[in-house]
Amino acid sequence: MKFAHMADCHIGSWSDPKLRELSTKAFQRAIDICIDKKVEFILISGDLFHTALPAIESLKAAVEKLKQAKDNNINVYVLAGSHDYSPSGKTILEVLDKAGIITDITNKKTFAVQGRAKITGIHGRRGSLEKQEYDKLNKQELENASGFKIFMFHSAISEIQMSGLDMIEKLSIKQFPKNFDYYAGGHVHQIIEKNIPDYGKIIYPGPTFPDTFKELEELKQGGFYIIEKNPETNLQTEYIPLNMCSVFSINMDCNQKTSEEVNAQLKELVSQKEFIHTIVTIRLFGELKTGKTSDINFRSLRKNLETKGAISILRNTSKLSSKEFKAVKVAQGSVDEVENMIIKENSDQINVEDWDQQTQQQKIVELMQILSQQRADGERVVDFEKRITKQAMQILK
Ligand SMILES: [Mn+2]
Repeated sequence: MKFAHMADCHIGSWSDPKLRELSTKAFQRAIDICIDKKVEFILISGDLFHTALPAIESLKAAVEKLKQAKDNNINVYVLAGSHDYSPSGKTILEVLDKAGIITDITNKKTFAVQGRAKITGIHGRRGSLEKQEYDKLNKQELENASGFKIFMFHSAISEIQMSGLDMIEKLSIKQFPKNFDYYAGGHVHQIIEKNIPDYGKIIYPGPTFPDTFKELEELKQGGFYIIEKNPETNLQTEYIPLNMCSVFSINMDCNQKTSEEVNAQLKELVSQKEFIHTIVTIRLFGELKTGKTSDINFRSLRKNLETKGAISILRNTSKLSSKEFKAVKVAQGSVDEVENMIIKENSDQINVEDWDQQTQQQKIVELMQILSQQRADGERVVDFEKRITKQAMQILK
C-alpha cells in the first residue's frame, strides 16, 4: 500500500500574486509527484483552500489537478480544516465531493473503504470547536475495527511538543480513538513525526507552501509525505520537499543604530549577491538611535533586489521603533483619556508654526474627530471626500 499525506495547502492565500501563484503551483506539483510515484490514494488533512469560498482561479487550478488524480485512479480524501468553513458552516468541499472529484470525509460517521485501508477522521473548526465532535465519537467501535486504519484530523495535540504554539488551543491525545495505524494530521504548520504508545504513527506534514512571513523565514519551503506499508515491512515514511524557489531572510537588530547605518548595512548585505528566483524577507527590530523608521529606504532596496532577480520582497518592521516617535506607555482609562494622554506626550514632537502646545493639542483632537467620520447613507464617495477635506481645511486654516 502506498499513499500520500498532505495538509494546509491554503490555495489562494497571499495577496501578492506571485506568491499566490507559487503556493498554487506547489500544490499542483505535489499532485504531479503523487501521480508519478503511483500512490494509491491521497489524504488532505484540512485547509486545502485558504478561504471557505475560494476565488474561481484558485478553484480552477485545484480542480484541474484533482481531476487529473482521479483520472489516474487515485482517490483523494479531504477533511475540512479551520479555513474551509464559511461562518455559516458551509464548505466548497461538499461541492467537489458531489462532483465526484474528491471524497469529503468531513461528516463521515463511519469508515471510507479504500482497498485494504479504512479512512475516517474529524474536521477542524476555528477556535477548536471540533472538541465536541471528539466527545461524540464512538471510540470503541472505531478501535475494535479491523484492517489498516487511518484517522485524519486537523488539530494540535497537547502531548506533542510544538514550537511557538503556546497560544493555540490543543486537544489531548486521550480524546482520539486508539489503535489506528496512521494518524494523518493537519493545522499545525510544522513537520512532525511521532509514535505514541497505544495510538500509532502520528504525522503533521506541514504546509505544501509557507503561508506566512514567519513560515517563509522558518520553513523556507513546504512539502508532504509519501507512506508505504507492505505486509512484511513496517510503515515507511518519506518527506517530499516542494522546492518552488529560494528564500533569503534578513533579520537585523537595529538597536542603537542610526537610520543611515541601517540603510548602509542593508545595502551591504545584498551587495554581491544574486537573487534569481528568490523571495527576500526583511525583518527589522529594535530602537533606532536617531532617525525615523520611515528613513529606512525600502524603495531603493526593493529596486536593487528586483534588478537582481528577486521574485518578491516582504518586510516586517512591527518591532522597529525610533526614539523620535517613541512608543508611549499610558495608564488604563477611557478611550478619550488614553487618546488625550498620548497626544499630550507626543505633541512636542510635532511643531507647527503659529500654534502653541495647547492649540496644537486641541487641533489634533478636532482633526481626529473629523477623520473618524463615516460616509453617510447614500452619500457619494466624492461628496464624502469633499466634505471631510473641507472640514479639515477649516481646522488647519
Ligand atoms: Mn492551516
